[in-house]
Amino acid sequence: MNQFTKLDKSSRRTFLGGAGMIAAAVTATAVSKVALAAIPEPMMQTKPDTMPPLVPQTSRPYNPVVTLNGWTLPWRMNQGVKEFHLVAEPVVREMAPGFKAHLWGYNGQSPGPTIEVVEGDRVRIYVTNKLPEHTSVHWHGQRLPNGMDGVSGLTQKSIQPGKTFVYEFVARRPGTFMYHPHADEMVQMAMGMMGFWITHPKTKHPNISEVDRDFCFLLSSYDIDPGAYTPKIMTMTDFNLWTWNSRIFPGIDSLNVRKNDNVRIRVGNLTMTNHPIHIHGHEFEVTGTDGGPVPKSARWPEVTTDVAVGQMRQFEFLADEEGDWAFHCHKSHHTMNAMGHDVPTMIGVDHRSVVKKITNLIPDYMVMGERGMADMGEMTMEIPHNTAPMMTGEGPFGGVEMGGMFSIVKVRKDQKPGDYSNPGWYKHPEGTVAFEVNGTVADPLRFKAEGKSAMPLIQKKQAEVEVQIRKPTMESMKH
Ligand SMILES: [Cu+2]
Repeated sequence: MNQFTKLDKSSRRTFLGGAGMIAAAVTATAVSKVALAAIPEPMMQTKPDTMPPLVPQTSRPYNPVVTLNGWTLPWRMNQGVKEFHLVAEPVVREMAPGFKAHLWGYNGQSPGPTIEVVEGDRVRIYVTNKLPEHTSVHWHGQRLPNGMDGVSGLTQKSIQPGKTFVYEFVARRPGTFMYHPHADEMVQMAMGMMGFWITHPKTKHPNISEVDRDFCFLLSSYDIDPGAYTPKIMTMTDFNLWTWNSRIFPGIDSLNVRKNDNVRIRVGNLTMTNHPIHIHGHEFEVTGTDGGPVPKSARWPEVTTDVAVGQMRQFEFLADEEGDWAFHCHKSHHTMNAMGHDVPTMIGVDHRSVVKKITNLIPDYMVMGERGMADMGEMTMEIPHNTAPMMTGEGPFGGVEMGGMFSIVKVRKDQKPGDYSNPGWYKHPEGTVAFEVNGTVADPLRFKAEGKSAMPLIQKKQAEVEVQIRKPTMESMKH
């Protein structure tokens, strides 16, 4: 078996169990040549599913996180040191059913696996480079010796293709962190190289609460032309795919919790812009950043928190309202999938005369955008092979018209503790869903304007300008 293929059952058990591993003569305090001779076999994951939490079998216990559409990297204990093996390599990531992207990542996926350790753990991470160019790994937010910080050229030589480097340090500070290359960063992060890191507290911490559910995901963005597979790495702002863990709605799993669970969600932003992350039906508090836990006296309630570029935010709430609650980035363009942005706004434009002329030349010509863009969700127009629909997701009441950074927090009273599976659609109690009424709508009562401007206007004769747009009518839609 090749060292980089999936582990067979027996070695997986050894890896997870941590018992009976190669008893290499490694000191716990230094990276030695002997350690390099005993590189742990890397674990691979090729499915984009949300894997169940990896409950620690060895070393100190903690309540593990669930990585949305991702997984946690197993480790082995080697004479008191937690050993991990990351492999930087090209990967195929299914961003949503029917749409695959050719990215770079770690251990078969982008983002790479989540690394979970406990405060005080000595951690040794082997990094093998199977990319066509050099790389390095920076451990964002960690306290560590300068030479382990992973900035190629500054604190270490870069890892050349085919080479393996070792990083070793003590996870000194509990909290929410991430890892990413610090070598040809623009390209490597645009290609999807990133991962999550969580350091659990070793004992009860005054500012870190014990929660029932703990989720994490990274924000990343890509620019992939419809029908293409590889991101355009030179794009700076106009990305067309806004992802959570390199997945786009409806490819993002829901966050399934039990009613009255205390829920923690950890989010890291490695895109090129900020993302106001918003939850429906509940209020949360930001309980930590990449700088550490927030003192309780410094927290306030929110329903949206902005996660700026290069930041982590962890927030917590009591899930005490049953239902299927939307959970999304509040930038409305970030809840859309592949689309061009240089399209003119056509709302209210009367296409009728021009359509007649065009259909004489092109019989299947289609008018778009005259009534808004909602039609796009149901559009049956052929799209190029390997393209995500612009917005989609079929809910119990129809199309959700969302894409990108959107998911659902599902709160159920009969969800079992520790069960992260999807309970299906919420069954609303009788009489609790918005409904249609019949009857005529009276003419509106209008306020008489009484406002004046703050300063008197300079009196000049000027024609009043009003922009006329034609509102679509049932009549105009027939054409
Ligand atoms: Cu956003």
